[in-house]
Amino acid sequence: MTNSIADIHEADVMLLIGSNTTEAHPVIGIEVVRLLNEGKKLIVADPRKIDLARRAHLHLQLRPGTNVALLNGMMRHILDKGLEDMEFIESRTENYPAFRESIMSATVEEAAEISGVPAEDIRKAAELYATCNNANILYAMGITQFHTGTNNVLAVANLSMLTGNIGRRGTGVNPLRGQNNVQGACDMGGLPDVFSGYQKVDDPAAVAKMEEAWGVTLEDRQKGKTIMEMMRSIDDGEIRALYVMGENPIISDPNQKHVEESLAKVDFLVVQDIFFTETCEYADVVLPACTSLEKDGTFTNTERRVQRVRAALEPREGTMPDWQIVQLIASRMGADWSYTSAESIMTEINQVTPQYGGITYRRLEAKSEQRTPDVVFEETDSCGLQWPCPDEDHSGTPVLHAGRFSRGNGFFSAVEYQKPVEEVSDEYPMILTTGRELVHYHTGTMSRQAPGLNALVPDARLEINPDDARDLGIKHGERVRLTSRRGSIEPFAWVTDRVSPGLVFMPFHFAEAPANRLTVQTLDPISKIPELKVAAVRLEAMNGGSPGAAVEPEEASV
Ligand SMILES: Nc1nc2c(c(=O)[nH]1)N[C@H]1C(S)=C(S)[C@@H](COP(=O)(O)OP(=O)(O)OC[C@H]3O[C@@H](n4cnc5c(=O)[nH]c(N)nc54)[C@H](O)[C@@H]3O)O[C@H]1N2
Ligand SMILES: Nc1nc2c(c(=O)[nH]1)N[C@H]1C(S)=C(S)[C@@H](COP(=O)(O)OP(=O)(O)OC[C@H]3O[C@@H](n4cnc5c(=O)[nH]c(N)nc54)[C@H](O)[C@@H]3O)O[C@H]1N2
Ligand SMILES: [Mo]
Repeated sequence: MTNSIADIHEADVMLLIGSNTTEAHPVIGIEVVRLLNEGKKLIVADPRKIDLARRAHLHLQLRPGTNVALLNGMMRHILDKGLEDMEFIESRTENYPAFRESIMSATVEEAAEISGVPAEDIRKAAELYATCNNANILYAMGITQFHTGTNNVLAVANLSMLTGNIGRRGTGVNPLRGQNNVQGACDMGGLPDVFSGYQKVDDPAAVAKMEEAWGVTLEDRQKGKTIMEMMRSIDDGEIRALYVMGENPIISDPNQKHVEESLAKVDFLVVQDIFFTETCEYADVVLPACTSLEKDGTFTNTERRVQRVRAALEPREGTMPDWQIVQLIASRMGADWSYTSAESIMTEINQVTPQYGGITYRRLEAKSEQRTPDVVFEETDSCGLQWPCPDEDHSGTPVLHAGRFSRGNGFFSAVEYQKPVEEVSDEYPMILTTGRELVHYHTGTMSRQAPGLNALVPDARLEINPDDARDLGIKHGERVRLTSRRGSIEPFAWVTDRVSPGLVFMPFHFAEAPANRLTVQTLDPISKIPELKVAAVRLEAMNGGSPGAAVEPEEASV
C-alpha cells in the first residue's frame, strides 16, 4: 500500500475496485463500513453485488475483465470536464502527453459498451473521484488476476496521478495483500529475481554485498522462474526437482490437469507443509513444519508494517519451524549456516536490507510494550514499524511517494483495453469468475479442518442468477455440472442475484469440486499472474432439469 490502513479515514471518496473487502479482508472491511457511517462516499467496481456494493453510493457492475475500459472511460470524462490536476501533473509526473492522447482515443460511450456500465454512472464515478479533496483506491485480485493484470494496476495509478490523489494521507493506490505475511515474504526475496529488499540479482553491487554477508561466491546470477513458469519447465525437462514450501498448487494453480501432469513428471518432489495436502500425494519426501502459532518471528502486513509474533505453543513432536528445516538441509548440502533463532536471522536482515535497516527486535519489543490493546487503527504508530525504516533513529514511513515518487517523477503509461483470453461461445455460453468466501481459506487445508467453519459452509457452491437457474431448470442447493475447455466439476447451485445473468462465481476452496479444474493458464507477460478471473463455461442441470422449475433465491452472504 502506498498509504496506511488508519488513513482510510482521511478519504472523502473511496474507489474499491476488485476487492471483496468484507469477506477477504474483514478487518479493513470494517474500516470501510465505518467510513460510510462517517458520511464519506464509496464507489464499488465489481461484477458481483458484494456486500459493500449494496452499501455503496455507486456500484459499477462491470463485465469481468473490462477494468481498463472502465477506468479509461472515467479518465476521459475527467479530461472532458477539465477536472485533471494540472499542477500535480506538471510538477510530479512525466509522459503525460502520450497518456492523454491514448485516453482521448476512446469515448465514455465506448467504455460503457465494453464494460456494460451505463455511461452516466461512469461519468458520476469520475466526478465523485476527481472533485473531492482526498480520494483513495483500494484494489485486490479482481484487477490483478488477468493476462492484463499489470495494465489494470497501471490504469489505477494513472487515475490517481491524473487527479493528484497520491502522496498525502487519505489518498493513494492501495493493494490489499493476501496473506498475513505475503508482503514480508516478497520483502525477503521470495521472488525469482531479487534478494531481500528488492535488490536485483543481476545488480553487481547487490551481488557483492550478499557475497560478503554470506561468505560465498554467487556464480549463477540469472533470474529464476515464477511458479507457473516452473510447471512449464518441468514439462520441458528443464526442471527435474521441485521443493514446495507452504503452497498447495494441485488446488491453487490454474488448469489442474496440467499441474497434476507436471507434478507426476518431475523426478524429485519435496513438500514442506503443516498438513498432508493434495500436493503431498505426489511427493517423494514430505517435511512436517510447525504452524505459525508454534514459532517466533515477524509478519509484515499490507501497509508494510513489521510486527513481532511469538510462539504460543510448543511445536508438536516431529515438527520444527521452517527455518530450522531449511538450515538442516543446507548443512547436509555442505553450507555452514549457524542461525540460532528467528532474531539472529533478523539481525542479518537489518544488515543487508535497506528498508529493514532499523527494524530490530529491540525496537519491536519496545513498541509492543507501549501498545494499548484498544488502539489499533486510530493511532498509526501503535505497534510495529512501517518500512522503509533505514536505521534505528528512523520512525518508519506511513505514506510513500510524499513530495517525490521513489523513481523520481510519476510515470503515466498509455494503457489500452485488451479482451480477456476467453469469450462466450455457443458451446461455452457463460463466464465463470473465481475467488474467495468469508469462512474458508484458499485450498481449505487449514479452514476445512475447523468443524465450526465447515458447519457454516460445508460444500462448494456456485453462485447463479435466478434467471439462468430458471432457464436451465436448476434448483437452489442442487448439484450441477460446470464445464470449461479444460475439464468438468460438480458444485452445488446457489441461486442469488449477487451475480448477473450469464455470470457464475465460485470459490477455489474445495478439492472435491476444484474451480481450478476449469481456469485459464494464460499469464500476464510482466507479472506472470494467470487469468484466474475469467473462463468461458457451460452449466448444466445434472438430473435433466426442468426449465421453469421453481427457484428459491437466497442471500448468499454469510
Ligand atoms: N476469507 C478469506 N479471506 C482471504 C483469503 C481466503 O482464501 N479466504 N485469501 C487471501 C488472499 S491470499 C488474497 S490474494 C485476498 C484476495 O482478496 P480479494 O481480491 O478481495 O478476493 P477475490 O474473491 O479473489 O476477488 C475479489 C473480487 O473481484 C471481483 N472481480 C472479478 N472480476 C473482476 C473484474 O474484472 N473487475 C473487478 N473490478 N472486479 C472483479 C470478484 O467478483 C470478487 O468480488 O484475500 C485474502 N483473504
Ligand atoms: N481459481 C483461483 N485460483 C487461485 C486464486 C483465485 O482467486 N482463483 N487466488 C490465488 C492466490 S491470490 C493465492 S495467494 C493462492 C493461494 O494458494 P496456496 O498458497 O497454494 O493456498 P493455501 O491453501 O494457502 O496453501 C498454503 C499451504 O501452506 C500450509 N502452511 C500454513 N502454514 C504453514 C507454515 O507455517 N509452514 C509451512 N511450511 N506450510 C504452512 C498450509 O497447510 C497450506 O497447505 O491461490 C491462487 N489461486
Ligand atoms: Mo493471494
